[in-house]
Amino acid sequence: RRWDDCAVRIDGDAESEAALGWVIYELLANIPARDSTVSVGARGLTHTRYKGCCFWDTEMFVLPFALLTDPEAARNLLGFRVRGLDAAREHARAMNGSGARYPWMVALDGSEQCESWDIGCSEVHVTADIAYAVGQYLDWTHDEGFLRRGGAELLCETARFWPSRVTPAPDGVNLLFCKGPDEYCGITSNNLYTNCMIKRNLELAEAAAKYVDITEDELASWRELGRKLKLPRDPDTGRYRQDDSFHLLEEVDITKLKPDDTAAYSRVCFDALQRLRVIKQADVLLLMTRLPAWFSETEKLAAWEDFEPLCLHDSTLSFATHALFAAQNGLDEAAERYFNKALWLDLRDVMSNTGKEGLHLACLGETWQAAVFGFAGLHLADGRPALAPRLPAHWRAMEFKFHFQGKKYSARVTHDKAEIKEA
Ligand code: IFM
Repeated sequence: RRWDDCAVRIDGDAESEAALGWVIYELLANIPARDSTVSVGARGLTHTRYKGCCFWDTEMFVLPFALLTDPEAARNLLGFRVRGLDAAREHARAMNGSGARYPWMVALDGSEQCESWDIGCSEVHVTADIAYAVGQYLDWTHDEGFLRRGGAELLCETARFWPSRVTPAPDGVNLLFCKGPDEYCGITSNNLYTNCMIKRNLELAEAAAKYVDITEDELASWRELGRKLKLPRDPDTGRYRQDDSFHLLEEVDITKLKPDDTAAYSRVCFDALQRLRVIKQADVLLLMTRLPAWFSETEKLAAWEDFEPLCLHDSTLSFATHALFAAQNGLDEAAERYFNKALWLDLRDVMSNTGKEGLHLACLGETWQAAVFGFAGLHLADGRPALAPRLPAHWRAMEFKFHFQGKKYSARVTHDKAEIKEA
C-alpha cells in the first residue's frame, strides 16, 4: 500500500517507470520510517561498507523522498540528529569548537567514525547540511512541534559552531581547512557550497531563536558572520568559483582519466587527483539545486559551463544531481542522459561497484528528486507547492502524490499542463 502511494507514474516510458518503482521500493525498504534511534547508512541495509555509518547522504539526498511521501519518517530521520545533539556538542568541544558539530561519518551513538582525520576535520559542511534539512522539513510541514522538541535547539547549536570554526581576516572571515562535496579539491578554503550552507544555517537559527534562549548580541553576531562569509568569485569574470584554490589546480584532459563510468581512483592515485583540475562529484551545481533562488539564471548556466565538463562523477552521488540541475535549468538532453545513468546505476551496476558494495542510497534518493523536483519541477513558490515541468520528450505525462502541511496532494504534469489537486 505504501509503495503504491509513493508511485511515480510515467505515461510513455514503462521501463523508466518500472526502474523508478524499484528505486522507490528500495528507499522504502531502507528508511527506518518509525524509529528515530537509527538512520540510513550510506549503503542502507545492503552492505557493511563505511561500517554502516550515516553521512550527509541521509539529509541532503534521501530525506526529501521521506518528507514528501511520509513526513513522519522525515521527522524521525531528523529526530535521530536531535538525539545526537549531545554527542555533536561533545564533538565540537573535542575539536576546540563551540556549539554542536556533527561528525562526518556518524555511528549510532553519535560519535565520529571517520578514520581519515583530514576528511573528518575538513568536511564540515555536514553540520550545515543537517540544518538545511531541518529548514526544508519546516518549509513543507510547518511542524512547530518539532521546533519546540529539539529542532530549534539543533538549528541554534549548529549556528553556534561556526563562529568558532572561521578565521578572522581584514576583509571578512575565511573558512580555512575545508573540503566541499568535491573531495578531489585538496584541502581548500571558502568552498562556495559550504559557505552558502553556513549562511543558510545562520538564517534558519535566527528564525528559530524565539524557541530557545538566545541573546540579541548573539543574534547580531550570527548576522554579522553571515555577512562576512566569503562567496568566492573570479575577479575578472565575476563567475562563481568552487573555492579559493580550484583555479590553481593543474588542467588535464578528463577523458584520459575516465574512459568509462568506473571511478578514476582505480587508475589514478588519490594524491594526483587532489592536484588536478577535476571534480569528484557535483559541488557548486549541487548547491544551485538546493538554493536555486540564491543564484541568477546566468550564474547557474555559467556554473554548468565551468564545472560540468570537469566532473568525473567518481561518486555515485553525482549523476542524479546533474540530472536535477539540468532539468531545473532547461538543459533537456543532459537531464535525460544523466537521469538514465542515475536511474540504472545500481540495477545495471553502471559504476561496477554495486555488486561489491551494495546499493547507493544517496543515488536512489537523488534519482527520485531528479524526477519529482527536476522533471516535474515541484517546488515551493511563496510557500505553496507549484510545478515547473521539463518532461523528457517521450514522456507524455507524469503523476505522483505528495504531502504538504498535513494534507495529501496529487500532481499531474504533461508537456503543456501542470496540475496539483488535493488527493
Ligand atoms: O557522503 C559520501 C561522499 O560525499 C562521497 N563518498 C562516499 C560518501 C558516502 O556515500
